This record gives sequence, structure tokens and C-alpha cells, in this order.
Amino acid sequence: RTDVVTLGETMALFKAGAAGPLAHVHGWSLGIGGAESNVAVALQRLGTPVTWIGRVGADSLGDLVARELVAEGIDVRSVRDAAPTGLMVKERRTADALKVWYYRAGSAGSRLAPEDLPAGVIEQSRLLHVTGITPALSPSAAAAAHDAIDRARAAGVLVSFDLNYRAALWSQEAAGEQYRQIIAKADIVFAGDDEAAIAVGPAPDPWELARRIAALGPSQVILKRGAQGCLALVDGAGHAREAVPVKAVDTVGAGDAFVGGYLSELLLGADVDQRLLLAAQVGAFACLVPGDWEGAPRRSELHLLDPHDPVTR
Ligand code: KDG
Repeated sequence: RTDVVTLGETMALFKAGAAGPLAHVHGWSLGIGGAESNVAVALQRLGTPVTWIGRVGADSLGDLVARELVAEGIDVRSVRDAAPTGLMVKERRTADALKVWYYRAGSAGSRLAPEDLPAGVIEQSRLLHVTGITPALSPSAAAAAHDAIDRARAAGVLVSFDLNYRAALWSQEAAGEQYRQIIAKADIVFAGDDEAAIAVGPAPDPWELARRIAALGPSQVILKRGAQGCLALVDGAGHAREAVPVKAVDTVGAGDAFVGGYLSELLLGADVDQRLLLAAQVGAFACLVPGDWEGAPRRSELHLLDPHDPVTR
């Protein structure tokens, strides 16, 4: 049985092995990345069973995506598509500045469609998690996201939504319109301050952003504020906490890990402060490893954030 269902595009991910323009970098590593599968890995490692739904190409990179997610213990419902698996390339332009290049227009993942949602899987779960990347990919992917949400709501399954704005994929106007529609159907909404402003307009104070989002319907609004920590407005009550200080090597995927931590604790019945604590810890772990999801911790590893002894034997 699965607790969480998520759907979206997972791509093959080429990571430059050293800093510098791509034209001059030698040495690459190949992995995978996708906002929803990053959340899925974080949840699964924390002990929450997850199903991931998505399209991948009938190519070797599609095999890679499916194998990695299966190896994490995720229930993978991948549809094979004649189009190629999407690609993402991470350039480390300077030691501190990452640049992500997408090669995903027309990819298999972008062709996700409502018929890819297996009967009953969402309905029998406890929570559906979608991100604002999926509606940006194509009209059929947007339809799949809305269909999944409508099915979850009809079955009384919680709906979680992370805005996850990707400027390379669509305009702020188009995104804002979709965000407001999905927020109105969600129970739990995650956003950064800038993303929240795309949905509800700029505000001088993050609490005002959270209040405006909550006014559209969700009972839980969580603002992810990076090194500034996070805040949550849950059933009208405010909660805040600071970030766990880390020497970040790669912050891509940290927001997804944060979401995984929050949702895992929510489903265990933990209170809001406990949810935010685990979210901040899991997000911090993701920053410590150069990869979008590889650093996600198991519960037995959480103490490593504050090691009394840097070597465990
Ligand atoms: O949140 C991290 C994701 O952005 C990354 O893993 C890839 O899904 C991805 C995207 O569309 O950028």
C-alpha cells in the first residue's frame, strides 16, 4: 500500500565534474533529477511509502530513471514513450554559481497525460503531491495534474502543491493563473517568497503572502525561505523556525527534501513544529551533497547533522 502518490517529469541529469564553462569542463557524472521524484526519495527514505507516476523514453536514459527510483524502493508507474527522456545539464560556472540547462521540450516526460494515472492508486493513498512544474510542461501534462487533483479530492485524499516556479518553462503571468487554480484545490501549499508573489502579488511581509494564499483555500501554507528558515500558517496559526546552518555545496533539490520531511511527519501525526523541524533537517542534508536527491537522509542518519564525532564506526 502506498501513502503518497506523486507525478511529474524526471530527467537524466549530467553534472559537470568541475567548475568552469561547459565547453571547457572534462569529466561528467550522470544521474537523474525531477522535483517530484526528489520528494519521493526523501519520503521513501524517511519510511513513507510512495508511488511515482511519469513518462520516460523507451531509451537507456529512461531505463536509468526507472532503475534509480525502483532502487530507492519507490513504487514506479512509468509509461514508456517514443519521445526521448528529457535531459538536464548542471554547469558549475563558478565555485558558487550553478546554472541548469534544460533539454526537455517535447520530451517523454512532458507528454504525461490523464490516461497515465492508474485506476485506484490515487484514491487508495493518503496524500497526492503535485508541483507547478507539471502544468508548465504541456497541455496534456497540465490535464494530468488537474485530473489527479480532482480524483484525490473526490476520494477525500489530501492534496499537496509546491509552486516550484521554473522561469525557463513559462511566464509569471501564465504560472500565476495556474497556481491560483491549483492552490484553490489544495490542502497544503509550499512556496518560496518569490513564488508566492507570482500567485498572490508582492507583499512586504511573508506572513501576508501566507495569509493571501490561505485565503484561496488551503489550511496549511508553508513558505520555504532557504537560509532564512521557514514559516507556516496552519489553520490560521503561525509557526516559524530558522534553517539548520550548513556549508551548502548544492542547494538544488533542498526544497523538495524539505517537502518530503514535512509530509512524512504530517502523515505520522506530528505537530506543526515537529513537521517544520524535520523539514529543515532534511532540506539541510540535501544541501550537503552535489546531487538533487542523493543526500536525503534516513531517520537513523539525522544525528549526523550535528556530529559529536565526525567519524562513525
Ligand atoms: O527542485 C529540483 C528540480 O528542479 C530538479 O531536480 C529538476 O524537476 C526538475 C526541474 O524541472 O527543474
